[in-house]
Amino acid sequence: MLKPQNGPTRELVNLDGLYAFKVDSANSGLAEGWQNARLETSLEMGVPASYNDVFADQEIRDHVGWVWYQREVRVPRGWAGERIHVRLDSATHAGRVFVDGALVAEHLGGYMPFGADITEHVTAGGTFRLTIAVSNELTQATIPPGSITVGADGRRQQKYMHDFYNYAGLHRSVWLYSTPAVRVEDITVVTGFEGTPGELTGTVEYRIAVAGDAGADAAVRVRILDADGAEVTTAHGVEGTAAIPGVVLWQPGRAYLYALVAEVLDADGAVVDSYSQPFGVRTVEVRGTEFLINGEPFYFTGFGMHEDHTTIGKGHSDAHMVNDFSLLDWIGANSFRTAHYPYAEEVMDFADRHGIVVIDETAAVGLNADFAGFFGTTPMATYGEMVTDETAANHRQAISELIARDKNHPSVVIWSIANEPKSSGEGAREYFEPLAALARELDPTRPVGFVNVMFDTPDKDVISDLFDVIMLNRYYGWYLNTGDLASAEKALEDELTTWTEKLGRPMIMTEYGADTLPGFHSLYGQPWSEEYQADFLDMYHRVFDRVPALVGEHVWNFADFATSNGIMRVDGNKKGAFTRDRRPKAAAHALRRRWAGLRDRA
Ligand code: GCB
Repeated sequence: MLKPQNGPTRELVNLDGLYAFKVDSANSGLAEGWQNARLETSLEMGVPASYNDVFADQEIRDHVGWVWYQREVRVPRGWAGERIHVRLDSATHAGRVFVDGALVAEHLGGYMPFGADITEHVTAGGTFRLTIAVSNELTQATIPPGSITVGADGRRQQKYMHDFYNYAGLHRSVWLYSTPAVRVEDITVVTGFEGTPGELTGTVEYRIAVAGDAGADAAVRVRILDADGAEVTTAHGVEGTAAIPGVVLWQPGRAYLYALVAEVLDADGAVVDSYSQPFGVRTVEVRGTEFLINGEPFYFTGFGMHEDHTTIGKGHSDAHMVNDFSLLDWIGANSFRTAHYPYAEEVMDFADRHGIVVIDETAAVGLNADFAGFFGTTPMATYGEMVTDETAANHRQAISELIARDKNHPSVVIWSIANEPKSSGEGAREYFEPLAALARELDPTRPVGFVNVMFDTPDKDVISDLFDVIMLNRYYGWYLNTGDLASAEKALEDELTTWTEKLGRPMIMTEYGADTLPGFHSLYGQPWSEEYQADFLDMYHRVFDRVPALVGEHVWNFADFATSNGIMRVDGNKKGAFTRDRRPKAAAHALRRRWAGLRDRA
């Protein structure tokens, strides 16, 4: 699952921009063969972006089913003899890709890249019609799950049990790229180090998969370059271990990246393909109640975030991304969680380059019937009713694809395989035991966790012992003990103490927060006021500072974000420290005093 790149043997053309766009109102496009001709439409849509909030048209916003994108693509004429590929960084939630009418790729799951080798369908120097159908439907089997209701008037409505708007479309970039027929297909890098401070030697275990018929005399060479591009060591073979004497570690707040250049050589030693994989040398370990990065205790400060902006919804935008990272830096955050789905690869690369630590989450959110009332969906009694074997299969796919995509990012220190699933009662353990095992098998080097919901307190939860870290979302003082921070403080501390006694593992508060209306002020500790949000966070911090096994605090949320309609939400979720347009609430200044203070003392 290598990200396409320009290089000595590969070329890359970005296919972002305007596409012809058509809403498949009757969901009949596939049967009618829209892929075979020019789309009959006057609409155009920008890629990358969610389409929902772009048009002044409620029917488009509320549409359930397929939408279609189309454009002409010219293949560079110098690509004759190369393999030619198309790649979508994501299509939310399902995508089908057609080249001049031929189906070349399809994918279920809205946050992962996919693509195809389209060499047989195109010619260098020629053009082709690229048509992409994207569906926003969520069903009981998808990750995340949802259900579609049909009203008396025949209108279909999408329901789901997660608290963010079901944005859809081509949220990330689309690419055309060339590779040689024999090529580097995958790279896995696992790092470590030994020695004493000042004289550390890095170890780089690598594994390279080569695609195509390389022939018996082909060879693989690995060159490791430092951040200035100077070669520090070389190795040979598809797997092995290289040493970096005097290694510079990747550290939180102090990123340092090397590049592993994997080269396939022909019998004469000429470079057939070359791929440059950035990596950082660092270790992650859970020991007792500590979370260690490079053998040193690490304390997470930051947020659960969302990919969410006005107009573009979940569309990736480099400028917005840089702005968000700049605000993280301003506030003193050292980390974030990709709530509640994998983020764009640009975000992961940025975190690698800037030393920001990431808890990387699958899109498995809403596997919890206890939320049915909150989201107005049908209540379900048992695990079997709530999820099917197909759900479990899609969940396995979500875990496998996430680890395949993100395994080489030094910023990623924990895999979060689900947010707030039902982790009590019958069926929960049977469902999660194989998933935890799968994540460990795919990546034995990183701690694995899931995020526990407030209903499943330590007396009820039956799965947390399967995981390395305990990640908790708690809302004492908001959904519970509303407006009563004194009772909330006691309840919170009691619960954290019980978890420590039960499992003795490191705990991270992955969510705590209070909805806040910017500009509403109160002398009386009133919920929704800016003062209440700041006091609420302050109370949590007092408790955290008294609980040694608590190794991190991620406020919910970084910024206000869009949600589905509901009486609990006024123009979305307002738990942001920043507004949706990224202006600080009073709490942002309070967080800055605490976190920038912690950072400066470190
Ligand atoms: C949660 C969820 C998150 C919600 C949040 C809230 O527990 O994980 O998706 O947005 O609570 O604000 O209710």
